[in-house]
Amino acid sequence: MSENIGIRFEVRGAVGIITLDRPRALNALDHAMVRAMHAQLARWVEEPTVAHVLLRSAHERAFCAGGDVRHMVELGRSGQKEAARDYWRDEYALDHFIARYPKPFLALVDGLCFGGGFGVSGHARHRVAGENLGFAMPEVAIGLFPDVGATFVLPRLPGWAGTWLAMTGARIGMPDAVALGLYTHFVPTARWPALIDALAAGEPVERSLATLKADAPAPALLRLCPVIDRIFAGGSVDAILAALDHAAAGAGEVADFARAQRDTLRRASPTSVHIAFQQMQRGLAHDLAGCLALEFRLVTRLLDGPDFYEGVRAVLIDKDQTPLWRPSRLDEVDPRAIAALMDEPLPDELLLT
Ligand code: QUE
Repeated sequence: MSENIGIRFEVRGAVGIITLDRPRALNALDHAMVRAMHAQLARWVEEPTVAHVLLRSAHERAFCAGGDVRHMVELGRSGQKEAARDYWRDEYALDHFIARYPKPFLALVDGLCFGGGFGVSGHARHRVAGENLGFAMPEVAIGLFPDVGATFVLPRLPGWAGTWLAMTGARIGMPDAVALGLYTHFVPTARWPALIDALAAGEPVERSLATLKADAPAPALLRLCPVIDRIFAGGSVDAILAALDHAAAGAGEVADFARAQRDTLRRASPTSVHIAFQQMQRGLAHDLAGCLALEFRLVTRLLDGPDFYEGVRAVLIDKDQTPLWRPSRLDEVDPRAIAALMDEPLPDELLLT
């Protein structure tokens, strides 16, 4: 059975339950977890007693901190880039399978939810947030880019919030994430056992959620949305930086916010920030499979560059928080070279059906 691989499966009455349980890595998804989840989900499609499927974490602190990027760095450094690509291929295929899962799929998300954690929850039909959700797509901080279908989801958020989240890796709480539509419901975690009981008893998901959901507090972001839209609607990374500089020059809440965003952007990998910007420009033109294929081109090519290795080293391995990016400045990145990373097909494209 599935012991010691960081993930558990059980059927309770009418509900198939997947529990992420790899606490030492904040439930970061490794290849074995991805494979096991995909295989179990495929079996539950055929299992008539399973009416719906639920994904949750065994731990309060984190739903899932992302993908197993430390191991990907080890693989890439030791000449095993194909093994790293296999991981991302399988992870993106799982995200896509969850998006079109034929039974009601419900993700219960509380605590940290970064990157790969969003991949397995953000495409679910029902996305339930708890009060302590901390959502971010922080990959630009490690020389990667917001993947797992962020190219599809983020540009479809209201206004330019998705471009802001992608380029800065900003972290938002439950009220903001629900207000933006990243999550469909707020159900206080104290009610999660009752929710699971109702699903086990065979109650339809829609009805259980209608009974147990609560009103989320007012989103803190509301006041800043007009500013985010004004700044991040810029037509180039240069234009966005100029708008940030302009807004940062004043005083008050808006200027403080603009300064914080500018500082965050300047700490991130310049290459990653340009990639994130162009992802947001392109995402509306593609379906989820097309977006994931584009991300697979990007991740393949980033395995040949320096920033992903340096970012994971500085943020997750040595934890000195001082990555040396190459190139080191945003104005040294050629947007046409970034576009080419996405435009050039691979000999082995990611094809999802
Ligand atoms: C950006 C990321 C990740 C991150 C931090 C970032 C990410 C990821 C982890 C992570 C955290 C704790 C662990 C672990 C991985 O952190 O994708 O194994 O124990 O998985 O700024 O994209």
